[in-house]
Amino acid sequence: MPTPLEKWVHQQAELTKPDRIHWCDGSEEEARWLMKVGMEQEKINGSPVFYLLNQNTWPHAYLHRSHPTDVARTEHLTYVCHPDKETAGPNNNWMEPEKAKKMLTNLSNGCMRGRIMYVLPYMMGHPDSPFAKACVQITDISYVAVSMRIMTRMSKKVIKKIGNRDDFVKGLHSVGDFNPEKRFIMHFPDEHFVWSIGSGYGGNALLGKKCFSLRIASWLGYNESWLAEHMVIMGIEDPEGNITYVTAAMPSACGKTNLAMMESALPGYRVWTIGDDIAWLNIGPDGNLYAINPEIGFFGVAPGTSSKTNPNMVKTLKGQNFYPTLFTNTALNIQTNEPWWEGFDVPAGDNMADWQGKAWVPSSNKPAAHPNSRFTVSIYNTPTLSREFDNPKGVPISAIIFGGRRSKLLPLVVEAFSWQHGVFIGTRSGSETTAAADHQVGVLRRDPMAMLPFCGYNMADYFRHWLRMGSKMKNPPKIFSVNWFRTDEDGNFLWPGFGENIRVLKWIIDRINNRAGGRETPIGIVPRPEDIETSGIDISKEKLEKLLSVDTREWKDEIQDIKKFLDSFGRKMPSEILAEYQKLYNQCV
Ligand code: GTP
Ligand code: SPV
Ligand code: MN
Repeated sequence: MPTPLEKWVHQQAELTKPDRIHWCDGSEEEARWLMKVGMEQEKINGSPVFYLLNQNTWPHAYLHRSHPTDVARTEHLTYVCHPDKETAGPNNNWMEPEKAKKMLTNLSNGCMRGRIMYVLPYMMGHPDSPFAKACVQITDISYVAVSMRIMTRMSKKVIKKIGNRDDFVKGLHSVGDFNPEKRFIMHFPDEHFVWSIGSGYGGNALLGKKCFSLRIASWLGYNESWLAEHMVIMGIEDPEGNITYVTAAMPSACGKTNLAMMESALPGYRVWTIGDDIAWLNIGPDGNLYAINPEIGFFGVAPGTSSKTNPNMVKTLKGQNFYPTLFTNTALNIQTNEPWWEGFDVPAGDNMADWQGKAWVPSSNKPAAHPNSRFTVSIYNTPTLSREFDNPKGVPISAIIFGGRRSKLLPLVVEAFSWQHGVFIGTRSGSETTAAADHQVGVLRRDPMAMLPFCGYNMADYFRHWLRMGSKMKNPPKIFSVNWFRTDEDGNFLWPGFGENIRVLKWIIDRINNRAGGRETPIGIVPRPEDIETSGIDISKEKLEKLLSVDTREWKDEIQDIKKFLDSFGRKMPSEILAEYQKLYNQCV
């Protein structure tokens, strides 16, 4: 008798018609074979899937070039197929599930012809964790198979764990012919099933990541009283050796990876990394909030990464522990066979290939690396890995931080008055957009809790869920907002950022411990300049005052825009959020 898993795989093979099926075991030997298949056999646009990089300077490193139309998440092709549209909410594209499946069945018929079907058994979360989930993804490209091995706990043991059960998390992925017209990322939350076709890009194709661990998991969390969030998890060690754990939600390419592994500019402080992208938050038996990172790798933004901005990431990328490390759509120094991107340690060489492999002309003003070029690397390589990383229970969270790119208006840091006020801050938060998704870059978009592209159900219900979670906790974490990106009149960042962000984290942990002052403003509690530790940093009082200023007159347009956004959720919007909005309005207008 075949198991439900075997039956499911067999059914998908009947539809997609691969040449053969390979069940992955997650071993290093297998990863070496996958790299070989990607270098010698599989093609994208006629070119190999992987190129070997200089192994002396970049051990275990390979370059991958995407199909040129396939370099970021495609939110307009991403659907959440609940039985009814209302459950999906105005924040999701929706299609009736049976109709969606019919369309995908047509697109998938024979889509794996001439290819290998890889079956990937993996866990999201530590296998000993009560919060972990057993999953299986099918894919037809070595890049996705090997990326999933870096990002998740892939092992044949998962097959045994699933045994005769049918409720494992299912993902069916095919790159199809990379045609953007035939590209869809579709979620069936009640079946724990993701079906993705036409893209090989991370968030569209590594189905354990945004698709399951956020969109579907957020829906599970709503029904089971937990939260799946687009958040960093980190420990901050003070000079006395106390470690405070916090999470931070920021939209894509807004500084999570940098924050999670920051090299502190303040002597005596250290940051310990638990996760840089996804947090699953559960209320523990003691009534406190605990966080686990369901992933074991980074899929991080390359441009701007250097020994100056993020020395621990450079060490991680050059680490030799885990095979392999992938670079996606970076440039290539042809002389040295090394990856390169804008903002890296060394200047571009004389003979460079751009992210598409074409000769790069520096005077063209086009970047050599794609702005959303990324690396995929094991978290076990990182020198800042927390010793609690594999703790199945997770770590207790004392603060939740919301961030984003706001060139104006928003102070460096704000503390919420209460959990409810903090949820409102999360709801109204937003960011100037980045290259991580396929849309215009640099325009303000409201992005509640940095979850707008990832919340797998109606966000008004999600806000109510957040409020409810607060009332279930004995000691809900304090909520803060941060903004590293405020600029002066000439568009220069006012705050040095990166390792200096520890000064803001210090204020946050001092506030938690009632050791720091602040002043009350209509938008929350903001530090006075003297409340921020400024020893060892060259920043003028004027700049600091500007960074911490709240000008209620400037808030008028913002408040209108917030109202418009809240109204887009109609009558479902919780009254508590509207009450917080009204308080802000009364104080500013
Ligand atoms: P996803 O992986 O897309 O979810 O994004 P992320 O939030 O992890 O993004 P990441 O940390 O990789 O940040 C991307 C960009 O933000 C890079 O270009 C960084 O240089 C820039 N950045 C990060 N931290 C800071 C900071 O403190 N100040 C400034 N000015 N830029 C920063
Ligand atoms: C993001 O876009 O937020 C990412 C990269 O972290 S992806 O996995 O592609 O979603
Ligand atoms: Mn992300």
